[in-house]
Amino acid sequence: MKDLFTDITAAIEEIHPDVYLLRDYADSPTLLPLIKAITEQAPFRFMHTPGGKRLHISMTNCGDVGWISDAQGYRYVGTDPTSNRPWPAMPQAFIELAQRAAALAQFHPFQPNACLINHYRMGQELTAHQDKNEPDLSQPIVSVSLGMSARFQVYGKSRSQRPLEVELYDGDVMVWGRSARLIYHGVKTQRSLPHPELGEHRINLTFRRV
Ligand code: MD3
Ligand code: FE
Repeated sequence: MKDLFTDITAAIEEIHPDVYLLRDYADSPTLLPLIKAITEQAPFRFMHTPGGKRLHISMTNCGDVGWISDAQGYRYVGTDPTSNRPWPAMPQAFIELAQRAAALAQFHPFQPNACLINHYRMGQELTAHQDKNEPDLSQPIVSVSLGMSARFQVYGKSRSQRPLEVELYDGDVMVWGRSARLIYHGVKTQRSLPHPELGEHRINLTFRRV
């Protein structure tokens, strides 16, 4: 987070029931070197669906467990299958950021033990999906957007209706829980704004308790 003062004055907006948006809450100059250190140990890679299709965006993880997808399915595992080593540890600054954002949305204590790191380039997208591989759905998910902007799509319990669309910029943080925990959501990067330092790259951190 930027500093204590930001915490006190942070404008938290409930943009959909149980979906909270904190604009410009995370400090990318602090987070990016930590992400770089993680990706040196566990580089971004394209995973495959159980059906054999390559996912549209590349990913890596830090924390006790990391989310993976392969022929055996979607799940959390304690070692990086590329290196057979444990995932890099979750930096303390990540944990504090996620906990403070969750607390502002009345989720405490939130003790994330998994952080999925998604990497987008212009034109890449995450198709509408639900996150349901986490055993305890009373725990929220906290997401941090860095770099290039993206259009975030919030559906409801089904993906047939037209989504609510929110443009997410560098530093924006969202918290999802309770009635929003199983909603469908997706990300589009077409016509997004490049970032002064990251250019046409977007990185998203999602903090989870698994
Ligand atoms: C709503 N990532 O990694 S984060 C994902 O920008 C994912 O990379 C997106 O969706 C991204 O699964 C969006 C926001 C998010 C994450 C998890 C959710 C929204 C969620 C789980 C339940 C409901
Ligand atoms: Fe998701």
